[in-house]
Amino acid sequence: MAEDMFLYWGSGSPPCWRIMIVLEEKKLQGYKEKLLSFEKMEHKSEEVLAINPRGQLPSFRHGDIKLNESFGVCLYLESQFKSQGTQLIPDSGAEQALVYQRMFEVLALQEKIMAIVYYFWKVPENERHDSALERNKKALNAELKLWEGYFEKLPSDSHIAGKNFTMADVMLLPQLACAVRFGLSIDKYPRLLEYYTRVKERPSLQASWPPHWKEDPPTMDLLKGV
Ligand SMILES: N[C@@H](CCC(=O)N[C@@H](CS)C(=O)NCC(=O)O)C(=O)O
Repeated sequence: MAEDMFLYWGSGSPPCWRIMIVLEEKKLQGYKEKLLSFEKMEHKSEEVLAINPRGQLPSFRHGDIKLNESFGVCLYLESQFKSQGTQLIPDSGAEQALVYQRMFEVLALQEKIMAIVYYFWKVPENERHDSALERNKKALNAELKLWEGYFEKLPSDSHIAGKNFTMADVMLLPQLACAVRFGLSIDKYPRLLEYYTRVKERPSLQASWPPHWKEDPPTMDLLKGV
C-alpha cells in the first residue's frame, strides 16, 4: 500500500504539503519520499520530468499510477482509502458541496498571496510602483476578510467547513502558514488567528511541517501591513 507510493517534494511548498497532510491523515506514513532542492533546480531532474513534464513539485507515484497535481493526488488518496484514517470528504451532499467549495476557494487566496510575493521576487526594485503593490495588498486584505467572515458564522473551535477537519482544511492551513511565513500579521484577523493557532498543532500538520521552517525563524515581511 503506502510502500508503493513515492512523493517527490520541496520544503515549504503548499502543494507538496497538502499531500503530506493527507498521507498522514489517511495513515499512509510508510510512503517513500525524496526531498528535492528548488535552489539546486532538482525539480527539473529527469526523475521528476518522468512523472511531471512541467518539472514541478509535488510529483507522485502509486505503483504504476502517476499523478502530479496536488488537488488530484489528495482526492485520489481520499477516494482510494476512504475508510482508512480521517474521512476528509463527507458523504452528505450539503456538507460535501461546502468542502469542495472551500477547497477550491483556497486557490483564490493562494493567487492573491503569490501576486505580492512574486512582485517582490520578480519585479526589479527600480521598476516597482507603490500603487501596484497597494492594489495587491488591498485585494489580499479583502480576501482574508472573506475567510474571517466564514469563521464568524461558525461556532468557535470549528474547522473551515464545519465541525470536522476536512479536505478544505488540508488546503487552507498550508496557505495560511505560508502567508504567516511571508510576514502576514494574522492577529489582524482574530478568528483566522484562533483557527490557525489551534489547527496547526494537529499531528498531521506537525509531522509534515516544512523542515527548513523549523530550523530558520521567519525573516520576511513581504505581506506586512495587509
Ligand atoms: N498546480 C500544481 C502547482 C505545483 C507548483 O506550482 N509547484 C511549485 C512549487 S510550490 C514548483 O514546482 N515550482 C517550480 C517551477 O514551476 O519550476 C499543484 O497544485 O500541484
